[in-house]
Amino acid sequence: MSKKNKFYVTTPIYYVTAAPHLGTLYSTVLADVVSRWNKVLGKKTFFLTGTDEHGQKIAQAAQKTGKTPKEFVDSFIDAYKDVWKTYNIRYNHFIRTTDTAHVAVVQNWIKMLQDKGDIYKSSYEGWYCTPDEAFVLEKEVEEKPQEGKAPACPQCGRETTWVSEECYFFKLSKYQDKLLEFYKNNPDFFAPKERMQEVVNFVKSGLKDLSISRTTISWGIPFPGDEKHVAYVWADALNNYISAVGYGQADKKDEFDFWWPADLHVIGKDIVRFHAVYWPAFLMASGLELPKKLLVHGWITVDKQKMSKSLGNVIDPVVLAEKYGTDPLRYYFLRQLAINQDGDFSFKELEQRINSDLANDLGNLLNRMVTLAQKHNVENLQAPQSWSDAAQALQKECELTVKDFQKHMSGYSFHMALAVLWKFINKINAFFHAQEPWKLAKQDKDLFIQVLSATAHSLNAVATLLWSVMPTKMDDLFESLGVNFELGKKSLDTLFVWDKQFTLKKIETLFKKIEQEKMAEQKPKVEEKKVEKKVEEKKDQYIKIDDVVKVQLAVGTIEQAEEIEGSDKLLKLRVNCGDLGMRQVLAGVKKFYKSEELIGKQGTFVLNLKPRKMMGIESQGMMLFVQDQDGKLQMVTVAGPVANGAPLR
Ligand code: ME8
Repeated sequence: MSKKNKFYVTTPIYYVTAAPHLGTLYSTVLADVVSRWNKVLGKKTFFLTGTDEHGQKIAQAAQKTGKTPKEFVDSFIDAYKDVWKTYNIRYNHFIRTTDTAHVAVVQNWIKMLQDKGDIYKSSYEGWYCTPDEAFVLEKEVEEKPQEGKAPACPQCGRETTWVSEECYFFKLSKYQDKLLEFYKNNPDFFAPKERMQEVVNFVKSGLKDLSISRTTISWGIPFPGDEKHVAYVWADALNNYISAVGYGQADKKDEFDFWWPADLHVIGKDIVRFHAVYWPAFLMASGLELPKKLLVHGWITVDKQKMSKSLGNVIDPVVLAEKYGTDPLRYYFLRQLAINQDGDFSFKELEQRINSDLANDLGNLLNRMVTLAQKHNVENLQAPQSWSDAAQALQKECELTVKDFQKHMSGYSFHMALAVLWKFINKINAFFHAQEPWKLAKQDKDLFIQVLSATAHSLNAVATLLWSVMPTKMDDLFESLGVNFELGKKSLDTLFVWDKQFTLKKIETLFKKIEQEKMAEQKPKVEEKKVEKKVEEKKDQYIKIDDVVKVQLAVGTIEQAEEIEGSDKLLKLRVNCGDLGMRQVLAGVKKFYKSEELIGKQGTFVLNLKPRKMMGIESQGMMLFVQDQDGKLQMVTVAGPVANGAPLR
């Protein structure tokens, strides 16, 4: 196969300090959709994802749990792979930066740059942001920090630390002009294009050489020839994109020559500099081609705030999948969130999309068409010899939709592509309704078959275009039409050539509606009513069994516990309650428990207390303790391990 017909797409490799969350899922779904879409177009694709496992951030997180860094990162890998599997992420390779092959590639790459004279030894002094694993540039520290206080990281706002160490530098400054020339000649390198200017400004303001080794940490790839040093985590991590497809591995030369350069790196807006400045410079120094494009997406926020573990607003993709199914969430990501902006995640909007776009517009249409056909004993649906004017108009719409959809997908404007497709779905609905096929079935059999066939052809086009976004549901739709969907075999232009035969079959409802009373917006009202009722019943000295049942008591595992700055009582716990989700619970037991004593323990929790804030931090439940004879609070736990979320009876 010619190189022209290949597509190599990557996700960022994620720091494994916790299981994947909605943000990491978003990047990964975007890359999966792009990969699948290229398969639909008939390309041979390679989709790479994985985990970034070295560096100070991981070493520190591991230390808090008492595990070695390797034990710590190992403990999350299954969670990553399971979530990706649940969401039908069909990657070709999952790279870990602790893989032996990757380690060897990075070491040889460093040696090669040393031989070339692009790496030299010196020393570094300055501020370092551990959460971002980034050296903070002098020019970025706006104000002189107060005596004894570290400045905030200009990127993420978290506190930096002072680093002073001997290190190896990469001659980044040497590539300043070449980078500027590259941006000028390749404005399409950035999608969306608006991302380019900030990078150009940054490079124009002057590039300093980049420290690419650390001596004050040991969890990293040993620097060749000087094992006091380990490779700076970004110098290690960025190389995953080439090591995974065979760079520097003699037996994989053909593989590398075929796949490299990457066609698309999907990244969040937080890591643009690393991918648009450092990575191209590394590649220039290595004499390798540069990737064709960066797809930079915005943040998913929750209640307009960045999702973060410390804010306790991280949404667990596993819980969402159980409640809503994975394809609807994939659709929501692509339809609701514009790639170039931050987008607020909303349960209400997700449920509205499910009920309106998926269940009403698409699912019902299929159901109505197949049910009507069955009622009149039409199973094998032949294409008619001629089409009515209305059907021809729909066919023309189908053609325009296929072309417009392709145009928006190739510009990575997913929400526009889906908006165009839904306009067409609404037109199919309008056509079906206006033709009144339930009347035609008795009055004009030929016209009846035409309406069914036009609807089936239209739905076949919809399913083909939507398959990359909702693969499982669209496979069901194909099954209902009796279509054997062969990936990439036929040009998309055949979708508006209406000569196909369908074998209609009733399937289980394509998309289930979320019942009105269960919708997210209604929940708070329901809870308030319950509270009012409870107050009234308090007059009675005995409570009823119903009242006991109202208290949602369950077991959960404390996965994280940390102190709250300024509070001498509270500990902030991150509790895994299984199907009931992750909860942030504040417990006033700092006097009695060290945070590390609680991590990994199973406790008992009241989970339907109205959330309340203490020290500005929300508590989403209450942990149960009992006071012993010495006045110490002892946690109420279970005699043996039970499933998280198990209710107390
Ligand atoms: O930066 N909304 O790893 P990381 C949208 N290891 N996307 C989000 C998000 C959110 N709220 N939170 C995270 C690293 N992401 C490095 C990358 S690549 C060689 C090394 C996504 O675990 C987004 O893609 O901090 C972001 O760029 C990435 O996760 C950061 O993941």
